[in-house]
Amino acid sequence: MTDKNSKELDHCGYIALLGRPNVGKSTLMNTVLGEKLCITSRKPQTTRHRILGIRTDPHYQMLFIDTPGLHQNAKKAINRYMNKTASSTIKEADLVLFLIEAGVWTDEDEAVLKRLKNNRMPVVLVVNKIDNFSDDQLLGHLQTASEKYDFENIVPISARKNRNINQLLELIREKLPVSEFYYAEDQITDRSIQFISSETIREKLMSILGQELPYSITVEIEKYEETKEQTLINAIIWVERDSQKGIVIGNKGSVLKKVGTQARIELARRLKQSVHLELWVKVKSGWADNQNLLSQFGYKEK
Ligand SMILES: Nc1nc2c(ncn2[C@@H]2O[C@H](COP(=O)(O)OP(=O)(O)O)[C@@H](O)[C@H]2O)c(=O)[nH]1
Ligand SMILES: [Mg+2]
Repeated sequence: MTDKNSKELDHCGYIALLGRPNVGKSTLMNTVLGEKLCITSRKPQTTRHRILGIRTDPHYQMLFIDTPGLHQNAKKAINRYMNKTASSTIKEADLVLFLIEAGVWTDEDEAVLKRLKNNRMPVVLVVNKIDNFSDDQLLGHLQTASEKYDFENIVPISARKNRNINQLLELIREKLPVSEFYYAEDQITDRSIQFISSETIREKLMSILGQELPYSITVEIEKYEETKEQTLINAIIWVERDSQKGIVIGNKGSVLKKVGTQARIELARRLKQSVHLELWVKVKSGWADNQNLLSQFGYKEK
């Protein structure tokens, strides 16, 4: 949307969304993009990869990076992968948004802040989920949060209810460096549709299985074919044990069927075409702690 007649300069830069799991980073990403790119859930391990979301306005291109939350006990290879992804994002960012939840301050928040302090980055504190509170309560929460660090700014928002998002975007515009756009104006991510498909399936697994969800579950797209009439997707759901396979399939296949239906409907809406989706559940023990398998399943450094 570069207006050739206007003298206004173009701005472009990376904005890192950081914070412990579950504060609403992925929800905020979807809200600012006006489109669902990232999967979200109440479960802490929802985001596993670094995901770029691009918002282009006249003269401003914002490159948001959604990250897995930083974990404190990174025992398995997949947790170390997630931590590394979040940490390296801090270094490439032009601006860091540190997200917390209004009225809550945990040891995990403290640990994230400690990393930010070590990197000496200017940090904007974004206090999310303000829809849970009255104005009076909120004022107290903001006061407490502001004492944690010398933040550049503090912005209270509700990512889910779309409150104060314009104010946040205005602040980001002020801080973006002058630069040409890095991406095409109509591009919204650097991720493939295959990646988005596997994430959509994983999201449905998480919401349908709830507490029963095996921690080590991943989705691999085995086949993706677009024809004129429809898109054909074959996906494998990998679990670590036979018992987990039973949970994912459900009684007479009921769980798997529900996952397949919900994922198919959402993907068809996104692709604006009918989708034929086939799901298989397979067991590969120890994948979450195996470097080679992690790369095969798409957990690669980007
Ligand atoms: N009440 C409320 N809930 C929110 C808000 N933003 C996110 N959530 C919820 O918080 C949970 C975690 O969100 P998610 O974006 O996955 O968090 P992430 O782990 O930081 O990416 C989900 O259930 C969201 O619906 C908000 O502004 N208000
Ligand atoms: Mg997330």
